[in-house]
Amino acid sequence: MSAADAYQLVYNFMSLAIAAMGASFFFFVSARGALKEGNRMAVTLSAVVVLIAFYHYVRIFDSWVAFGTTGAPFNEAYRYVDWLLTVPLLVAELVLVLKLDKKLESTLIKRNVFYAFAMIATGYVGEMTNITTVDLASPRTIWGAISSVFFVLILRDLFGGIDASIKKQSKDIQGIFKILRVVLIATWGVYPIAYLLPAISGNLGLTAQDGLVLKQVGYTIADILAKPGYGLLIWKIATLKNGSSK
Ligand code: RET
Repeated sequence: MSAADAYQLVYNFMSLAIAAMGASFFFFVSARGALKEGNRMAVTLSAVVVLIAFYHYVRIFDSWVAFGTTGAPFNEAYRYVDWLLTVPLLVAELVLVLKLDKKLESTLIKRNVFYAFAMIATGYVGEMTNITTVDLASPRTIWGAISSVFFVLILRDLFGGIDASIKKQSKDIQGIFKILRVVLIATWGVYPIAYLLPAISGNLGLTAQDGLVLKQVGYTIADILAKPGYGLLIWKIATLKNGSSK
C-alpha cells in the first residue's frame, strides 16, 4: 500500500466514525423517551458515550490530518482519554440492563470501573512505546500483559453477571444477551490485537506502516461496534424489558 493510500484509508475510517457517533447520539436521545423510567438510564449512558466519542473523533481526525499534512506526531492520547471515560460507562450500562439485585449491581459497577481504569492506564503506558519487532521483554509487551489481566477480570465479571441474569429473562431477551456476549468478546477483543499489530507486523510479512494503519483502522472499527453497535443491543434489551414485567 502506498503511503498516500494508507493515509486515506485511516482518514476515511475516522470520518465514518464521526458520522456513526453523531448519528447514533440523535438516535439514542430520541429512543430513550419511549422507555419507562427504570429502563432509560442504560440508553442515556449510550448517548453520553457516543457524544464523548464524537468529540474525540473530531480531535482524532484533526490530529490525523495534521500528521498527514505537517508531519506533527499523531496524538494517540485522545483514544485513551476517550476509553477512560467510555469503558466504565459501557460497563455500567450493561450491568444496569442485567437488573441484578442492587447490592450485586453496585459491587459489579464499582469493581469494573476500577478494572477499566487500570486496564486503560497500563495499556497507555505501553502504547507510548513504539517497537516494530516482537520482543517479549519490551515495555509494550509487559504493560500490554498487565493491561490484559484487567481485561480478563472485566470479561469474567460481566459474563458472570450475564449468567446470573439470563435465567430470569424471557426467551427474546435471552437471545439478545447471547448476541451481546459474542459482540462483547468480538469487539473488545480487537483492541489488544490492534495494539499488538505494530509489534508483530514484521512477523506477519507486513511493513511497519501497514502495522500502524491496521492498528488505527482496527481501533476505529472496534469503537464503532463497541459504542453505537453495542448501544443498539442495549437499547433493544431495554425496549423488550419495557414491554415485560421482568
Ligand atoms: C489495550 C492495551 C493492550 C491490552 C488490552 C487493551 C484493551 C483495550 C480495550 C479497550 C476497550 C475499549 C472500548 C471502547 C469503547 O468505547 C488498552 C489496548 C487488553 C478492551 C470498549
